[in-house]
Amino acid sequence: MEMTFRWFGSKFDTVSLKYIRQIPGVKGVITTLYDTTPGEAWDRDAIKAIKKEVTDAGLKISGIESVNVCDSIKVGDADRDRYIDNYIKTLTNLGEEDIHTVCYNFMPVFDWTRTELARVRSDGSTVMAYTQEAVDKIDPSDIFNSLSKHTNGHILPGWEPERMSQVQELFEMYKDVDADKLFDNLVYFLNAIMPVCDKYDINMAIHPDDPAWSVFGLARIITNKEQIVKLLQAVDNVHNGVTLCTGSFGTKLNNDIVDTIYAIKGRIHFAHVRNLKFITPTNFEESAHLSSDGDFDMYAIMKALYDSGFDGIIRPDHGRMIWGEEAMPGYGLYDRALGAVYLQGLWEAIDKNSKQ
Ligand SMILES: [Mn+2]
Repeated sequence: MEMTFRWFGSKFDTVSLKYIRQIPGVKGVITTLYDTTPGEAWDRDAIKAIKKEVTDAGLKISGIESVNVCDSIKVGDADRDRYIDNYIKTLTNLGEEDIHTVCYNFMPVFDWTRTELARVRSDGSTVMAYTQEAVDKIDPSDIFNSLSKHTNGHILPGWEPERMSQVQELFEMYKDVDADKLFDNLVYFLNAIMPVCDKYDINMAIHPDDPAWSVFGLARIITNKEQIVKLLQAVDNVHNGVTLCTGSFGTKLNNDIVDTIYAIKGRIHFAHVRNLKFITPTNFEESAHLSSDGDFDMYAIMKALYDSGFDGIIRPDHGRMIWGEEAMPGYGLYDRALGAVYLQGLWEAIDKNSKQ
């Protein structure tokens, strides 16, 4: 297990590499070229530059989150092969720079969806939250406007303003893309990129849909154990793997996280481990990582990862905003650092206990 921390690059992140290095046990960051447009090939020199910045700070790049997949590939339109070639070029450049894990998602139009970015909890911390009731009331073209007031001026990953100005067009593009078609397009994409992944030993790690059900009538396919197993079997190559994000996959309360970890062992290349507190099954908030602060048994999750032989990269996920910090919602320093250390504490205890 390698503990890491997400970092958006010095132009976009309020958290410095210097501070990340001071979190006990964190040796690497998960980063991205945040100002690239999905569909473009990543420039080798830009990858070299961010790698140098990270290395100069005494850390390493443990993986990329994300190399976004553009809509042409997701809807499977006539241009998709051109964009897949660009994706292959990006993977080649990452492989040449000795980067071997890439997280991505295959959600139509919207990335993860929350309806509140700063719900105040009883201890005065603020957290991101979701209620189905609020989603059902929103015109999708307004969700960006309603959220953008609360981002502290930051651009949220997957919610770039340029993209959100095209929401109507995007909905039009996806109108004939049902779950089966989306799944076929994902398989087509994976089959096309597997040769370059084999060549450079790049682990592709798909992120579960968040929340794990359809929103705004758009298809969603990475929502439960059966769907994930189906995808792993459809492209049966170890480089076709998963980002086990407990806070996304666990949004659906009947998704058994522990059981799923065992069902896909060996194919989990990256883990986002965080907790959720449910008020109702469709009203939840992102609690502190500690088991008792939410509804997940974090010990059981870490133990399942340990016992199933997980040896990939892991990171804490969305944190609460605490101690007066101002940062991108979910991505402050303090609460994620607490999460990183807590998860390592669990891991150390599990490891020592198993060796007794
Ligand atoms: Mn995640």
